[in-house]
Amino acid sequence: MSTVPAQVQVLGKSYPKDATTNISSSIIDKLERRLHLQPSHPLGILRSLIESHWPAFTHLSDFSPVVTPARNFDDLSFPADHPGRSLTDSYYINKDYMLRTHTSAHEVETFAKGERKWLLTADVYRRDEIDSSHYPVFHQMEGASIFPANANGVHELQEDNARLSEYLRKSNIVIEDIPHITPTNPLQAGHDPSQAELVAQNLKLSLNSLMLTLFGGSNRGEPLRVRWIEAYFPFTSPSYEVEVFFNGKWLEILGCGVVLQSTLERAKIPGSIGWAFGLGLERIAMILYSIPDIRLFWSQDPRFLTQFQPGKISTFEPYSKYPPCHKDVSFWLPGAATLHENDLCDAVRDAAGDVVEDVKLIDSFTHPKTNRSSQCYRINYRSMDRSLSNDEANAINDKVIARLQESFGVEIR
Ligand code: FA5
Ligand code: MG
Repeated sequence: MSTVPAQVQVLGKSYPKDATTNISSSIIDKLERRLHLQPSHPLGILRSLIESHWPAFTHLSDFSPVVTPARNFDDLSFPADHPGRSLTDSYYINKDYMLRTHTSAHEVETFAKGERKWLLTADVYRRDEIDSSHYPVFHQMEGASIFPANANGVHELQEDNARLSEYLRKSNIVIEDIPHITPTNPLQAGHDPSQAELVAQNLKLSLNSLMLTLFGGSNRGEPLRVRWIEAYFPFTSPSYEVEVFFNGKWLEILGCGVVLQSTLERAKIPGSIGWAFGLGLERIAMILYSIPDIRLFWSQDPRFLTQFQPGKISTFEPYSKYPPCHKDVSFWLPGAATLHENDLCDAVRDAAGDVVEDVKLIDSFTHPKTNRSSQCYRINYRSMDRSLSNDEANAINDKVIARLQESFGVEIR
């Protein structure tokens, strides 16, 4: 076995490794891509489209993905035992630094700079399963709008709500709404109830009109259907999720809510009240452009990259889909060890790269006498760009097996 270096290089900086370090080299490679800043990439085009919907907001897109757990979680009032903090769910450089798991990680610093109406786009990182809609890196856009918690703020909200209501009244949209505030989705203590209602209403009107900008044009004359759902986030109350009905299915687009007062206090902007949302760019781009697999966003193939033009939403023409090739990998775990699916998927992705299309646990059992566990995963290999021969797939699978033996001490069955 090779010796493990004591340092890890991330974006040109060296960090000491420790027991929490779980960032892999395939993730480190992604940190420099900055797809959302490329003007002709579907994610960059979508970012610009949303930014032009809110021309008066400050547009931010240059924050480092390396943050402290305090920024990512504590600033946003995540409880100490929240599952998002765990090593199986998030990428840690070491105990002091991690990759942001959402753009909300920058709320406090952005509010603290005095920004009151802003959009922030960034790459975010989560450890997860592998399939056509999950990738360990995706992109989010955070938006926020803050008003003075006084008569001026009330006046501003009333005017904006009247303007937006009038626009939506004239638009081809059907909204399934829910009450702004309920016992299970409560007002914050210390908020003036009527102003909190106005803020929640402004949030809904603003996002309904964004949904029209994004989806209204591609609905073949049918009214756009948007539905509001009660949600929970540690850093907003009340909280909601927005779903859009598209191609016969309800799709979750974003999470949002009235910003927790403690967030604004940490940013040292007392006397304010407002809303924030966070949306996933890949989810929206996959629908709008008919992009069938989330790995395609990372493709360097000109057949993908040349299909998109700034300012335009066009349907992606898939080039031929190459045949898949699956391999089953069965193994015994050492002793009484357990293995989390996210840990396995990360190792597979790191060893094999983007030719992994999906990974499924198809069998697992624990031997009643020895207490040893056995697992069997089906790994589906398919290249986006070319046909993979069975020999090539075997060679890649051998690398995966070697990696599983090295990282988890498994015994192949
Ligand atoms: C959040 O990340 C919150 N920070 C959103 C928020 C911001 C709430 C501000 C309140 C105020 P969530 O984990 O649900 O929430 O992700 C938000 C959106 O990101 C989802 O609606 C979805 O569009 C997208 N998203 C989440 N997970 C993935 C994934 N694995 N792949 C692609 N997109 C994802
Ligand atoms: Mg969610």
